[in-house]
Amino acid sequence: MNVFKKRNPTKFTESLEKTRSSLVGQLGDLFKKSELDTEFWEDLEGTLISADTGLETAEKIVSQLRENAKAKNISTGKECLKELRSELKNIFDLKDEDPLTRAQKPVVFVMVGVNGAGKTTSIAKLTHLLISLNQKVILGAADTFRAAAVDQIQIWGDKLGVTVIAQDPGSDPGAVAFDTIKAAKSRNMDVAIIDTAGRLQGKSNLMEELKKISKIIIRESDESSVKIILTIDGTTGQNGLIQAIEFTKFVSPDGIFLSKLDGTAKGGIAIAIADQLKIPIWFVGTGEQPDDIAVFDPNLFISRIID
Ligand SMILES: Nc1nc2c(ncn2[C@@H]2O[C@H](COP(=O)(O)OP(=O)(O)OP(=O)(O)O)[C@@H](O)[C@H]2O)c(=O)[nH]1
Ligand SMILES: [Mg+2]
Repeated sequence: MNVFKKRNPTKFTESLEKTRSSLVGQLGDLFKKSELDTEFWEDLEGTLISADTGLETAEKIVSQLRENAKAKNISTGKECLKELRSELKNIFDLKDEDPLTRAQKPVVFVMVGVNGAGKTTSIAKLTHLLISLNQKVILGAADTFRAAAVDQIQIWGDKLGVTVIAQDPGSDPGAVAFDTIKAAKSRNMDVAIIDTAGRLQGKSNLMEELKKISKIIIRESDESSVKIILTIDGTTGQNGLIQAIEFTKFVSPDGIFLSKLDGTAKGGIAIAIADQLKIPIWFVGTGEQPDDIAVFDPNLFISRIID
């Protein structure tokens, strides 16, 4: 993620405050312990779960740390803390690339996610960020499902001064996506961002439709230029993760937009996302305004939640 590197580290840090204040104290006390006994490992697992890393990821981390402690003869909390840091680093060490790297212009971002996850707001934020990087952006209102959705993205488009390609509510979202890419090419845009309707993961017909839309987008673009961004609401915890896993059965997201990080003390969900989905988190939402966006920085994340 070179182009966006370290954008808004202050906002990122601020959005982690709730998570930090709940985790740092607990972990700090825990790692002060002189003995790495059963109680210590159980408490560590419990603390990780309470930060929403999920049971599976918490178990995995603890068993890896136990193994390391044994192999390296580690007996103090302080040394163990170092191991935790490096284990988290490993979890976040995913194959990642600059999302603006492409063979051909325009790059097409397709925003997907469940109802209310923050897709449309995140598009406004991403647009704001891209404009600040001198990118020419066009938006596509392919959420034709809800009448108000087209209005919502058009309002953002007006505020941000970018064109929004739209058709009437109820029209074919694939056709809107097609028009958006066509317009992006003819107007020599750098980036097209396509909004999609929220999906319920249980509704496989809606998911099949999303698959169809993404196929059209890939067909009309250079495939390497299409980046599917999955928006996950950071406040929905494990439930959000389960919904996200369902999405990956229908489309292959390239990156995650972790929204509403400002509203949760359970930022450990980022660890669960990296560990379970193996998809890099590109951006985080830090509020409701277009400039409330930050680039996810694993090292900063680790250093903030673990003192
Ligand atoms: N605090 C906070 N609120 C956010 C963030 N991102 C989105 N929201 C709010 O979440 C609500 C839903 O956001 P939308 O962007 O409409 O979500 P959506 O996924 O497009 O929703 P649908 O189109 O209905 O599926 C809005 O009230 C947003 O202001 C964030 O990072 N922080
Ligand atoms: Mg929306």
